[in-house]
Amino acid sequence: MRIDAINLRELHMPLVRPFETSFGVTRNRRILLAEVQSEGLTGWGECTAGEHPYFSGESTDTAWQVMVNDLGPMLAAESPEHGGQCPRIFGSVRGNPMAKAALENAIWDLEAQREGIPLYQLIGGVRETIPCGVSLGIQSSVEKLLAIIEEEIASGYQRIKLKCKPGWDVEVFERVRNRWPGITLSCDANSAYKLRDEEHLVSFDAFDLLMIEQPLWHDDFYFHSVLQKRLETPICLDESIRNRRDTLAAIEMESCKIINIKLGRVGGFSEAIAVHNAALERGIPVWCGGMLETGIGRAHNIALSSLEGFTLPGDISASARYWAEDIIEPEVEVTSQGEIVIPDSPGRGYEVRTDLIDRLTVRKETIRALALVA
Ligand code: OSB
Ligand code: MG
Repeated sequence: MRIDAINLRELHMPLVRPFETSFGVTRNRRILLAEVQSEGLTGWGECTAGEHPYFSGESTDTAWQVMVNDLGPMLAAESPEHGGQCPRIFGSVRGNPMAKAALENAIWDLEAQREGIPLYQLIGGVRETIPCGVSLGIQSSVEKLLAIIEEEIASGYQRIKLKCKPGWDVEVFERVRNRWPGITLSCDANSAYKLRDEEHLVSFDAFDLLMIEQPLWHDDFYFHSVLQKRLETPICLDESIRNRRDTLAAIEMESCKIINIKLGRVGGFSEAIAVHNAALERGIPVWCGGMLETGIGRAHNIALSSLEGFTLPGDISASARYWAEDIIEPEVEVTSQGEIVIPDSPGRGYEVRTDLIDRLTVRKETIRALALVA
């Protein structure tokens, strides 16, 4: 596939409600999109870097730079036939997985369109619907959180995940469990605790949580393995898992019993599939995490979640929970059973609303192969 042009765009999009984690509050997203044009087809990718380097070392600005200066020209100079060739093409660039994923995922979208099949089939997906959960940010009061949970359960979501941190944990779990003893409940600390909080974390066992996500340091395996030995509740790693090798290390060290796979965090579909396969072969369940994506990132998450090992509800929910208007058509919707029906049209399966994207764009840059520019 000859790459004719790569257009990068930054969009400003306010969230319908603020999202607070242990590392900060997000009100307005700065979305970075990659549009790859090739032989009359257009593939789209979304960079999941945050506005600040708080979740990981990448941000919208660092990803923009590395895509413009390095990854974009590398990709434009090649004629990749498969998304799976991107890790080799980007091989000389260390780190920056979210920037890489935005471009690689656009190539997978293009490849599926060229083959005339849905993206989920191209990657070997086996599901027609995917189970959905919601991730609920830290709120100004427990009452407010309870009201939101009531709504989400009524909408059909199959799992409630509560963002937590010291001061917003056991008291909250207690109130939620008293009201809904039977719901599937989990929590995500985004690295808010230290080893000295071990006793406190052990007290989470009383709430029958499906998992505790990333309680300790973002780059740790060893101390999570120490903690897991003391906990009944399964640990799920998110931030720590950057690739297949990390997956093997975490499983071997028993640092976790569940893995959250995020396309951006691991660098795109190739590595996400490799992480999935490694976990599946070892009997470790996985689920697809979210990064407050627009419909483009959401479409890729939906395709990824069709793989066999994605047995737990993911953080992929309806477009309307995030956006007044999403940039895809149709928007992502969730059934009253808390499921997303995977679309069957070629490629990502959702049309991209280029008119709306143009209106939301605050900066744009086009990268072409040097040969074409000359
Ligand atoms: O840790 O899963 C996380 C959002 C931003 C950064 C990190 C995380 C999250 C979420 C939100 O939990 C998931 C979503 O609804 O997109
Ligand atoms: Mg997480």
